Amino acid sequence: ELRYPDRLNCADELLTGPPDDRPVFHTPSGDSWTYGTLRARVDRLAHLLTGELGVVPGHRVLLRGPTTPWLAACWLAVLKAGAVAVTVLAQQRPHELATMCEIAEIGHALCDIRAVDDLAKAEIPGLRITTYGGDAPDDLLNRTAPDTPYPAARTSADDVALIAFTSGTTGRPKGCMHFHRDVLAIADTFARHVLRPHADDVFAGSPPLGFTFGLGGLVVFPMRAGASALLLEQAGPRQLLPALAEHRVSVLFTAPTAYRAMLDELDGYDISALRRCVSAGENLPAATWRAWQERTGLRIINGIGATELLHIFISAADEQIRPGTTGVPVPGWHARVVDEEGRDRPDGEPGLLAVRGPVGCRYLADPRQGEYVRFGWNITGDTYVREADGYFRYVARADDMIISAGYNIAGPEVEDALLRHPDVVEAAVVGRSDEARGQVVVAYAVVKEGAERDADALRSFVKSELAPYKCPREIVFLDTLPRTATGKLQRFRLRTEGDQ
Ligand code: 3SK
Repeated sequence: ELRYPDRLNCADELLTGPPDDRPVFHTPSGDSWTYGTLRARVDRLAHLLTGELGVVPGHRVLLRGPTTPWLAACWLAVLKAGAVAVTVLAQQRPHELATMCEIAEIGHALCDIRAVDDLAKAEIPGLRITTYGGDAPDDLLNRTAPDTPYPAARTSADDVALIAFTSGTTGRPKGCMHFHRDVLAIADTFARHVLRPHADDVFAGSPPLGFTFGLGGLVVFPMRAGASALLLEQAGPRQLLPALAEHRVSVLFTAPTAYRAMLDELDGYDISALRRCVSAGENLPAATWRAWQERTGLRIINGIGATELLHIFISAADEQIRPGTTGVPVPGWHARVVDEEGRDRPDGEPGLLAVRGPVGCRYLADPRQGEYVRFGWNITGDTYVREADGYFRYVARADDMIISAGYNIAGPEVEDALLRHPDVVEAAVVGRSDEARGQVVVAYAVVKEGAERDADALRSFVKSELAPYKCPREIVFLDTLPRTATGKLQRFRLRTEGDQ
């Protein structure tokens, strides 16, 4: 069981320990920060926040900007000062920002100068915006502040450290409150037992710091291990490969689609420093796992996480990995598959995934708390099967099950079959209302540039892989699939499109 002292400031904890001259953040443009530099800059920012900007412990501070060492330093400074960090995504638009500021009652914002326009346009009443990263004299980084150590606020382990927003794949955003101890708990469970990082590891990845997948993988986990991270402002598959090669990245965090996209571009890049590849954010198709292993020799660490629970709670360490499954509960976490009344489903039968561990869901002033936390468990909204040997296998998001002529069909299983076709790059499978069958299976596919868009050939391919009742009635070709700002597939948009 994890035990933390009653008085705990997680930023102070992450910053303390490694020698001053050890690297902590790198950028592709060659900027390199040591732990000593980071500590000095965080202290300067904390002085500014609590001095000139008037932030006091408990105030909520919005953070917005591309993934840079300065964004990470602002996040640490807000927490060290005892305030609450509310990190949002650079892609979020004025209307979304206004809603989140209203829900979290935000009075201050630290914003990268390049991302300030949409925040200003949101016209949030009473919001004081301070920019960083520019050269104007009033820019945060150009202001003077004492060059002396900043004593960390004496927060308690159960004080709120951050509010992370999730919009899921639809709906009004929900703010998830997480404590100082939660931040350390994700490093002391998933990172410690599954990643097993070393101080000389170099972390990198695509999820932004406004998504807790990225915050953990690029700031919390490397710092908890005294290691370093390469922070990429642009982290699409095209930017990842050269960055992995040039900076000898050893631990990679990205999404299944990025692994798939990188497969075609691997030639010519030396990624031999890579030893851990983490995939989360969406289900990892077994086809992608196998193709990546064949090309690189590396076994992708699949994981399921949630903003509500901060990071990954089911996964498997190297030797335990079994393709096609997510894994087993990470040490410190418990998981079950239950029915709507909270009773265990028999092994091998699909049901609702229920999870319990050191971090729990705490929505900020949102009645949907009662939907997520039931029977004393967090009900994640995923349909899973628990195999007899204790491995958990993803079936679908609970609302992505298709029921056609009495058959239960999991959209991701059909997607996985489509992805085994060499021309298919991305696939999404949804149910469309149908008078005779209740629903019929419809697939949306993105194929490689130059490949033929031949629906009949693809349908025959799926029929050779799966029982005929799972075969899509229709296949629609698209250039891209609709995704949220964190890269999750928005199947609901395809469903509504099809029903119109
Ligand atoms: O939302 C997710 O899928 C996720 C995955 C890993 C870690 C954290 C999160 C929020």
